[in-house]
Amino acid sequence: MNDNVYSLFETRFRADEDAACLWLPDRDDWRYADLEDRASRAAGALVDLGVQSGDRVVTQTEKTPEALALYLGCLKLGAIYVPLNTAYTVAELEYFLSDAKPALLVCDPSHGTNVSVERQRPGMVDPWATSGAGPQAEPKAPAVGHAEQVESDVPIETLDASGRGTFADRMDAAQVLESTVSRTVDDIAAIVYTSGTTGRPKGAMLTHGNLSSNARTLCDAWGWRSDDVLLHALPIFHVHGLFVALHCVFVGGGSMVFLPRFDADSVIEQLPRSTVMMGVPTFYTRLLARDAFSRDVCQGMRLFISGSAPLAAQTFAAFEARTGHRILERYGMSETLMSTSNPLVGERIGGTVGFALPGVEARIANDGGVLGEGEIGGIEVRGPNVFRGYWEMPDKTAEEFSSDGFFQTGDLGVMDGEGRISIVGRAKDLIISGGYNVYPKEVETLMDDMPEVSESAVIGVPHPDFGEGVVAVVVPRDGPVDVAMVERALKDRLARFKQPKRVICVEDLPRNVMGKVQKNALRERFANLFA
Ligand code: MCA
Ligand code: AMP
Repeated sequence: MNDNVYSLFETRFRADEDAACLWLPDRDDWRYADLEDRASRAAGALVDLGVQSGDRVVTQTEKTPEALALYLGCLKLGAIYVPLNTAYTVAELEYFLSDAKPALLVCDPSHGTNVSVERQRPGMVDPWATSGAGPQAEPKAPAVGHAEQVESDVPIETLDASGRGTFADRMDAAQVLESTVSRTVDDIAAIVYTSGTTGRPKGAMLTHGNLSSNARTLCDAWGWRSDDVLLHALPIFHVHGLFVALHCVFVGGGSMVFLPRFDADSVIEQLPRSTVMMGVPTFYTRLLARDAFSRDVCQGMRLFISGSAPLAAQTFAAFEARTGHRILERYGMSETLMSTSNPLVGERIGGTVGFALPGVEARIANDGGVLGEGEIGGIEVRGPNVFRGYWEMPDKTAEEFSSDGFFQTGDLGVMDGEGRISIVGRAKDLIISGGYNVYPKEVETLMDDMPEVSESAVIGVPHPDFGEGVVAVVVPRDGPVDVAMVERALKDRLARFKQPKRVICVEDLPRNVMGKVQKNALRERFANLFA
């Protein structure tokens, strides 16, 4: 038996080849036969480019059906898919290339990733080099100039926002790869980069078994139907839009309205033809801010799902009052895929993330052991959903697991007598802005390197649109810090969503007796910054 997750999808694709698969706002829609043909040609094109099973393929592309075909083609060939956020700068991209050591990069030339490779260019920036943990042992000189071109030996193909480019041409010309390469449940299907408290991103290795088991579990838990129409407005470079959303359709059936990005007006326009939507909380607050978002437009909807960041109880209540729908909140991570969910049938409680999914074990624990009902501790997870480890970081992987094999999520939670979990905070120093993770350490390392800055603390404070807004609190070295200069210095080194929305100068950072910066005090002090 072939445990390649693509085999699972293929069964579904072939069940009704003429059925609609992708509803595309500005293009001809794709049937399942189209998707399967393009995926098989993408696999053929990868073979033509010399990519083999087990090779990594890094992609940084806009959300197009062709990009989707590329993802599926990688799976079919048994290559390891490594998607990157389109917001990452060239400097960040170079780190991922050096870490993943891919056989191929497919990117959108309009992102500044000029395809003519220029090597050894002075002023090229490695955003993690000065942390001491980056690929270069020697810290580089502070950034000068702009990192505009990829400095790498990796072969590059292009795919733009219209689904055109050299890779699209190759797909057109390629033979279809007929058979799906055999994989076991433990073979790696994808590497998803997530940052961490050291600031250096780690690649979470997800197996074919992780992907197929989670997809099956979610289809059952959410009662997926063959006539469901998913409103897909999430990006497809993170777990939520890629594995959770797409795989429900590829395993459970139905079709999806495939929007290039979230835009409240387009979503409101497409809601009447849809039955399920998945989103981050910002999607729901932005919809609620529109008068046109009414009970009427949601009439055909059976389910709204939220995750990636805490859904405020107030949003949950306002959504129910406006639409009559109780948003189903679930909880997951790149390392674990989805772990818990509120019930489809039964009470969905705002502010909770529900119960461990079938086949998944979740517990609350601390150094002293497993905690009981009502006690706050770390959320730990074990099951077929949990990843195989961090790419080329065995020690880091070992650190994150308990001796009995539970993955320590770094989220703080509490469980009630029935097993329902609420997330109450984070043990890890993490900011979640509009569903994207920002690790303060990554920003602080860059800020602390600036000659004008003596030290810095990066915090998240309540933000009406993004949930949390990134704020940098800096202590100047001598004289005031030029905030515009700070912003310019970060521009080429950090994705836009990681850059502080505000930079605030203070005389000192508050510290406890151990000398540790008290971020809680800063969060309190600046709590109303975006109010
Ligand atoms: C865009 N900007 C942001 C964000 N997105 N800043 C902070 N946080 C963000 N999330 C910047 C833009 O670059 C822009 O900067 C300015 O903010 C305003 O942009 P706007 O047009 O409002 O943004 P947008 O393009 O509409 O994007 C907002 C968004 C998007 C739709 C909420 O961020 C999004 O799609 N988020 C989904 C994230 C997601 O899929 N997370 C799943 C991770 P400027 O004005 O300077 O140009 S997977 C996960 O977490 C786990 C597994 C799980 O449980 O799901
Ligand atoms: P990522 O590393 O991008 O996979 O993000 C995973 C993190 O998102 C988790 O560790 C949580 O901190 C957070 N997260 C995901 N879903 C929820 C949720 N429903 N409520 C609160 N936090 C969530």
